[in-house]
Amino acid sequence: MSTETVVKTTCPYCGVGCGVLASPTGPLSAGIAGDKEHPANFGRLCSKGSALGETLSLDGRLLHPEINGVRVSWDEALDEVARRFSKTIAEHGPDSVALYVSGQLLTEDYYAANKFTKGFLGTANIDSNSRLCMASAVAGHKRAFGEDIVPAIYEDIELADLVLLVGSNAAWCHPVLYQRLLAARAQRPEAKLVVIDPRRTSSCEGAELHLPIRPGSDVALFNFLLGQLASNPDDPAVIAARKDAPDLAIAAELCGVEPADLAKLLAWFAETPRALTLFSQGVNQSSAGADKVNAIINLHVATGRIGLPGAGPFSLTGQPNAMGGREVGALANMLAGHLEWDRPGEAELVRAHWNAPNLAKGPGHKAVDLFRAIESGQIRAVWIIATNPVVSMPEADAVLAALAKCETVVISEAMRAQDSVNLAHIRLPALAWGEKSGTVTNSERTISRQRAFLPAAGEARADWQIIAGVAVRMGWGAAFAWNSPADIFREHAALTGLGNNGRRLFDISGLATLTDAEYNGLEPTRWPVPSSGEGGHRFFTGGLGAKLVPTPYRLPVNATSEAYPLVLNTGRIRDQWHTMTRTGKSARLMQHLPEPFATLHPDDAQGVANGDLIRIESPTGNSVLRVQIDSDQRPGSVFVPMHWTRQFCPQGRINQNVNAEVDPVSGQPELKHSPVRVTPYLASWHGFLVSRTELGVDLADWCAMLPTGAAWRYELAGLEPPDEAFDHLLARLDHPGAWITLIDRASGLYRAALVRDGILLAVLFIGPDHALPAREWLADLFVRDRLTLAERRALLAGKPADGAMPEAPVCVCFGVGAGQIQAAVEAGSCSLEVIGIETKAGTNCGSCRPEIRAIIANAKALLSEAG
Ligand SMILES: Nc1nc2c(c(=O)[nH]1)N[C@H]1C(S)=C(S)[C@@H](COP(=O)(O)OP(=O)(O)OC[C@H]3O[C@@H](n4cnc5c(=O)[nH]c(N)nc54)[C@H](O)[C@@H]3O)O[C@H]1N2
Ligand SMILES: Nc1nc2c(c(=O)[nH]1)N[C@H]1C(S)=C(S)[C@@H](COP(=O)(O)OP(=O)(O)OC[C@H]3O[C@@H](n4cnc5c(=O)[nH]c(N)nc54)[C@H](O)[C@@H]3O)O[C@H]1N2
Ligand code: SF4
Ligand SMILES: [Mo]
Repeated sequence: MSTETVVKTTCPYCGVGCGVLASPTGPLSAGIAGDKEHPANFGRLCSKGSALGETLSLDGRLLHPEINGVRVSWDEALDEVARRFSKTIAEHGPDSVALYVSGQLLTEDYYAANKFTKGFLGTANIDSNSRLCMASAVAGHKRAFGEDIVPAIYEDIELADLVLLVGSNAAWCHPVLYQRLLAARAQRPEAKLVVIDPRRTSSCEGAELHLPIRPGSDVALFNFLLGQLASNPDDPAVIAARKDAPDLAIAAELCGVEPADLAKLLAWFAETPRALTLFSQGVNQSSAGADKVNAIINLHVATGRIGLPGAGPFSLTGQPNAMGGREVGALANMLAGHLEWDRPGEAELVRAHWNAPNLAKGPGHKAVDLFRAIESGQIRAVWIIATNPVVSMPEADAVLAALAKCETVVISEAMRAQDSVNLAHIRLPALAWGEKSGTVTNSERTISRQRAFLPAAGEARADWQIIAGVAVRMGWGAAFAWNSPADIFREHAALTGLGNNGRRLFDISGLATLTDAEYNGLEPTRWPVPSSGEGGHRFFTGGLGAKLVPTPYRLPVNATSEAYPLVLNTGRIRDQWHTMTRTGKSARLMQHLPEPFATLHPDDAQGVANGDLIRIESPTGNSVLRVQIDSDQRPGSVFVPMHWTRQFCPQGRINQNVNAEVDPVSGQPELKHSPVRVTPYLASWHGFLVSRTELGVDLADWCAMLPTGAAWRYELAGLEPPDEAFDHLLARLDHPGAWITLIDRASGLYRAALVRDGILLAVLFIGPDHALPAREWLADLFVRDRLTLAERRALLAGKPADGAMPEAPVCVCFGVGAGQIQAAVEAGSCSLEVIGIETKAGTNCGSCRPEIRAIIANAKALLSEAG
């Protein structure tokens, strides 16, 4: 690999913002490695980042503009968007149109979308999926600091003596930061980690203490700590804040945890000046999200544990550019550059900078209200960019219905088949990662370049170019006459310095005069970057200049009831990214947890067994999922991953069950707490089908698709009698060739395989329950060119003649399964390091290390029981 071809770029997934070295090996492929010089990851990548090279194919991409499903030219498509938006505004006013955008846009795209909407369409109806993600953190920061500021930096994770992980499964969601934390603790064993999460997650593997708190009770916990620890008890603000503080017994009761554990946390926090609280969606996605954020900040401010090395409240951002979106103000209640409507003169600065006489006069609809306004017909034209609201919004069926009846739905997207794209009238193909170029800002305020290293897919264009194309057609060419992302970046950076003089901490005016060459070569740079003076530092040293905000504890809006007795908690799994449009392309990543599932505590699993299907119902929808019974789950709650869509499992999408209650301050929906009920799904047969051709996800009443690389595997279940299902599925496969079948009607077993010229084309297994032969072995056979005679004979037995079965990998990088790790422990290997040397498991990205540790611990426990 010659060094000339290596392009330095940034991972497009989470807000850690890891530096990536991409070495193109063809128009659709590249070698991927971590960038040792990037200050976020110093060369590390997690499983998702490492597999980026497997997501670059053109499979499923949207390659040409379309109107009503018909391919058109770019001119026709952009003319049509401009015509429809102009007409709607002329007839119904500017507030009858909206944009719904995403934290996966580059800062330059995001800036263009915001300027177009607020400056020129004349409405503030632009919101972002960051409303579902960061809005409560933003609101909390503004209340405490007067501005949306993250005081801490990544180094603090290594410097802290006590780290609290609150509502964050960083081991899976910010894996490289979690690895940095574990590496630092290996150097300083006295440092402690406490996890506060209703579930026992992978992030608990390295923790000294896990507090499995009652869902939604974080405010009570932090108010308790504040009440005990505030060092300036005479400060009127502390008195006000302390009014709400429960004592130990009441706090333990409210949070549903052991008083002794709470006392331990109190003692540790009290004795540790270098305390850092990392928080994420268990905090933000709540009807008390802003209060949760402020309760955390209050504790740090009142104890002086902020703005110092190793100390502070630290909001982990979700998407790669959640922070950049906030910088450019692409949310309905912000202007741009951290400027605000309600501070005198600031709207005027924006108006003048943009030369936009029609600047929106005040805030617009936030996401949940925005889709309700589409439903009510108040908003008649919407442009969705880089997000999939039919899957990711709460009350998702209502969102689907609203879009289905909206007069004009425009979508700029990288993928053709996506649940929301399917509803669009106008589809605009966007450049994806590897093709687009610009900047992103990570959780610690570091601005990094994403650089292109691949040619554009089909006719795809950059999102900023598409927006500018429409703006020009609506008559605003002069304000959108950019030639490159560098032009946009300079305009954005200049705005942050206007009328500033230290009044706003977000200041990157020092970057406003970068030449094109300097922009292209920009090294990772942490803000602030004022045009004069020092930058990149921590903020609010010791709490100076920060405010305490009273946060009286209140319960989640919707309580459980007899009809809906369980709390639905939703979130992420290690190897999938959101609605799976990219990670779903990697067979390797699909293997970790291949089906949509629901985790129940054994106490809540009456009448269902591990591996059964269950129906989850709420007042607004229902889903059917595979059950995992697990005592790490908090009793009374059920966890479901947010990822599955109609493309992968039509019945496995969950968000139609999620309530759309929002935090009154931030407008962020309560995605972690919806009352639901669970009932068994009584299928009359279960089965799976592996085929060399893709068949669609309508094969059975319940159907989940899993690409394996060489083939497509479908997990199936149905309500009709099994013999009917068997005939119908064989007919559906419609392969010319000879089926070999094995049928035992009395036991409900139906098996079929299709082999032509020694090549396996398809297998179908049906039985009365989910306990069918190992799919992994059968799916593996599709990788071969030709089967041996022994393999062909063994096919319908469903297991190899020698009995050696492959298993689902724990370590996806090297394909090492739990059995292999257990065997190594039984053979005497006793640590992660030794297992790594012997099996290679966990030695590449490290994302699986928490799971390997758990397997080692279990295997050791079994060994010692066995004596
Ligand atoms: N693998 C992977 N990584 C990702 C993403 C992905 O899709 N996949 N997405 C990225 C994005 S955009 C985001 S926003 C982040 C999200 O990162 P995280 O917030 O870490 O992930 P989640 O799984 O959504 O939720 C975190 C935890 O909150 C807990 N929780 C639920 N209710 C409560 C509560 O009341 N109190 C507390 N304290 N905890 C609670 C849940 O049990 C869950 O374990 O991940 C980013 N990283
Ligand atoms: N129940 C539940 N729901 C949730 C959450 C939860 O925890 N629980 N989490 C919420 C959170 S924190 C988030 S961030 C959201 C995420 O939810 P979404 O934003 O809806 O999910 P993604 O799959 O990331 O959608 C991004 C889309 O952009 C496309 N895309 C990728 N690159 C580009 C590009 O450069 N340009 C364009 N135009 N398109 C591109 C991708 O193909 C994909 O379709 O989900 C939210 N919803
Ligand atoms: S932690 Fe993983 S997903 Fe997040 S930026 Fe780094 S490599 Fe990408
Ligand atoms: Mo997010």
